Amino acid sequence: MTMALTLYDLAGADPDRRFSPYCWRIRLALAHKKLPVETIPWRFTDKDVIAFSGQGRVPVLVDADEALAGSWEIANYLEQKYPDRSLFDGPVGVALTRLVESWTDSLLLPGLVPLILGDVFAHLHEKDRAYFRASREQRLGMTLEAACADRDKKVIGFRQSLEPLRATLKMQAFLGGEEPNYADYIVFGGFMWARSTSPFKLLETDDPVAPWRDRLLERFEVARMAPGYDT
Ligand SMILES: N[C@@H](CCC(=O)N[C@@H](CS)C(=O)NCC(=O)O)C(=O)O
Repeated sequence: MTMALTLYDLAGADPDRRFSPYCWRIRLALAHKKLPVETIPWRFTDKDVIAFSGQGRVPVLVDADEALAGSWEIANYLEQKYPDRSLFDGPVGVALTRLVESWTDSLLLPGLVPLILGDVFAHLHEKDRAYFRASREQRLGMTLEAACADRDKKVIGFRQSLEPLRATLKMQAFLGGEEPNYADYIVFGGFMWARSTSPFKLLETDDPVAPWRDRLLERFEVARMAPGYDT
């Protein structure tokens, strides 16, 4: 029998509003493997709560006496420890999924920042607000408001940046092929970040990326039922 796993998962003022794109990767990976998990709502300033993991970011997964941090490390740990219902379909899949992760982390998520970061801020717990504003404004080199100005114009470039995803999804149902796998969850995690925080419409209605997003929502109740905006 599988012991219950525990996941520290980023939450907003509403403890049920879970919005980290990296935590979503792991929640979906766990759902894919049908592994039961207890999720603990974690706020940015709760650094002491996850200090046992040796760092200050989520996701953090606890499995019996093991603590793991970092979505890639956690996904690979789950794959090795619980090999049923593979997330990668073998070592070639692991290797290729690194490209999907790099693309998502270096292009997709940064492209979402000016579209949704103001909405993310609006959903934060009061105790996180000053920390979030100061740390993000230092990173961005400007205020949140300046970074998120003109999003109606910026969304055009964001949509163009999805072309590799769009071209792939015109040919197949999921990045994993006929069934979704961890590559899908990496990218979809970005869309869950937006869905859980922002009413802003990211995709045009006829965009082939939209039905892929819907297929994943349909497949995963944990994502479909999570507090968010149906855009
Ligand atoms: N590369 C890490 C990134 C994790 C990460 O940046 N998590 C954010 C939440 S989305 C975090 O915990 N940030 C803490 C902070 O900014 O202080 C992963 O893949 O897990």
